Order: sequence, then structure tokens, then C-alpha cells
Amino acid sequence: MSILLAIQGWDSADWAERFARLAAGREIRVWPDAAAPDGVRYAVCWHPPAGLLAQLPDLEVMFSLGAGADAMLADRDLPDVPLVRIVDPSLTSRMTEWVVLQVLMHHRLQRAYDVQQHDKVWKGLVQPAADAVGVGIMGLGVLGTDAAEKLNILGFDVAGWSRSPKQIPGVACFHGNAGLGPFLARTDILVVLLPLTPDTANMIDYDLLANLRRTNHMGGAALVNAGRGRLQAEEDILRALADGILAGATLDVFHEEPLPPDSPFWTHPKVTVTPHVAADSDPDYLCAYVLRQIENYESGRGLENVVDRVLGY
Ligand code: NDP
Ligand code: OXD
Repeated sequence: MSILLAIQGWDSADWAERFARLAAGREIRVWPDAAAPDGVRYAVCWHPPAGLLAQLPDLEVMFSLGAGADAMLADRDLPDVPLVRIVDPSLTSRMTEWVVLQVLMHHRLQRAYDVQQHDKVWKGLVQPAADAVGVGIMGLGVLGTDAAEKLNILGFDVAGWSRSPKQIPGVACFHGNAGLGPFLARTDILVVLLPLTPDTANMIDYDLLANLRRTNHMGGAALVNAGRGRLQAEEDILRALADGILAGATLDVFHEEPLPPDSPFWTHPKVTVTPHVAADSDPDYLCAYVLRQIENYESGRGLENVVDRVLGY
């Protein structure tokens, strides 16, 4: 019984080498070169081609090599076997590093100082303390909770929004449709760590951004999105930047990735672009996580972090 790697957009040869090294004694097949369907018990995937997994008669468990499983769930023929996503401390801490970096960059007006440096201007700008700044995190799951806790330690006035109620010490928790308005109204810097589902697609639109608080030292709200590109209405972000609703944005994820060369985000003076690397983790850890789950499954201890196919995350 073998493990099939079905990976697009990342270097599958690297992953094959890694699995061969860490999964001693297991047969590793790599799509499309060595993908005979019989005998594949586990599929480890990143953006696998639609329909591929349905052709594996012996498949028992599918793994997403990312924390988000939306690309796999988009496959209409996805087999009815458990789909496990990545939850790993190394990925979580990398995401939190990135979120803290971006929140501080907006709060400490770093882009304005970059312009001043370019123009050789020596001038301090008005800078309130962190506790005067509302940071709101959409998505209080594994990643959102860790980021909220670390931003709380830095002294920000942190809030979070989720589907179901939460309690996180030091974090004002809101949930559901009723909680969204009050959450946005106290948020100067909006951090998006939601999964992409039918309920969340395109929800970061002009109307939502217009409800953020913008009476702050940044001269508008700031948007930080590391969830998924299709959570955001990209034209609306540009409009909100032009109108001054947004003073700045940091985007790690986009509708189309890689971001096309003609995207206005590349050169926008108020936008910071990173290439879907917010939680760039050590791939050996992710591989070890998958192998640990397979061992647990085979020894009857069960799988963790199985995606809820109804909720879509
Ligand atoms: P989790 O599943 O742990 O958390 C998801 C959170 O979103 C939960 O709090 C959930 O609410 C909330 N949520 C889901 N649907 C809704 C909704 N309709 N309304 C309000 N809240 C909702 O996911 P993770 O924290 O592990 O990851 C989040 C996302 O981050 C991933 O799905 C992926 O898209 C993205 N990601 C991006 C990376 C990058 O490099 N840019 C890297 C890793 C992940 P509740 O708690 O009530 O269920
Ligand atoms: C993701 C990841 O889901 O990189 O984007 O884990």
C-alpha cells in the first residue's frame, strides 16, 4: 500500500525526496510520473487535479499539505474519505510572526518612514501606544487565536470574530452576523485569517471595509489578509484605498496566484505584497506531521484535524 503525492504549484520532486527520506519502508508514488491507481492508500496533495483522487480505488485518507483545504474541496468528485489538513506549531508560529510584522508595520507607520527616507526627510510622526489601536482578527481558529494572543501580549486592543462563540483571555470575542458590526466598528487594523468557504467568499468587500474604524493615527483603516485571495473583492480594496477608507493593505493571497504582472497591487504605494508565504514552514515538519497521522490511523488512534465537509473547513 503506497502514498501518492499529487502536488501542483510546488516542487513535487522535493516532496518526493522528503517523503522517501522520512517514510522509510513505505512506497511513495508521485503524480503524474508514477501514479498507478491501485494500491494507493493515502494521497498527500496540494492543488491536485480535479477528478484524480476519485480514480484511486483503495484510497483511505487524503491529506492537504496546507492548513486550508479549499482547493481540494473544490473538486466535485472528491472521494468520501477523511480529508486531513495541516495543523502544526511550526506553521502557526510562522503565521503569527508574519501577522505581528504586518500589524506593527501599519501601526508604526513604516511605509511613511520609507517614503521619508527616500526623500531624506528627518521627521517624527504622531505615534500612539498599542493599546489605543484596535486590531480585529477575522477567524479565531488555530491561526487566528495564536495571533490574537501574541498581539495581546504586545498591548494591542485585540478583538476576534468567528462563526461560533469563543472565550480567549484578553481578547474581545464576537461571532456570527450579529457580532460583525460591533467587531468592525472597534477595528483599526483588520487581520483576515478565515478559510475560504461558500459563506466567506468575497466577504472582504467595500461595505465591510467602510465599517472599519478610521479615526486613528494611520489616517484610515489597514487590511492584512493571509486567509485566501477569494475572500477579498479586489476591486473594492482598490476603491477603499482610493477613497481613504483604507490607509494601507498587506496582501499575501490573491484571486490569481502568482499575482499577474499587470496587477495594480504590485506598484500601489499603499499596498505591501507577499507571495503566499505568510506561514512558510519547514517542509520536513509538515511531512513528519502527515506520517505521524498515518501511524496514528494505522494503530487505531484516529486522525486529527479532519476537515468538516459540510462547513467547508
Ligand atoms: P481553522 O479552521 O482553525 O479556523 C477557521 C476560523 O474561521 C474559525 O475560527 C472559524 O469559526 C472561522 N470561520 C469559518 N467560517 C466562518 C464564518 N462563516 N463566519 C465567521 N467565522 C468563520 O483554520 P486555521 O486557523 O488553521 O486557518 C485559517 C485559514 O488560513 C486557512 O483556511 C487558510 O485559508 C489560511 N492559511 C493561509 C496561509 C498562508 O500562507 N497565507 C497558511 C495557512 C493557512 P469557528 O471557530 O466558529 O469554527
Ligand atoms: C495554506 C498553507 O493553506 O500554506 O495556504 O498552509
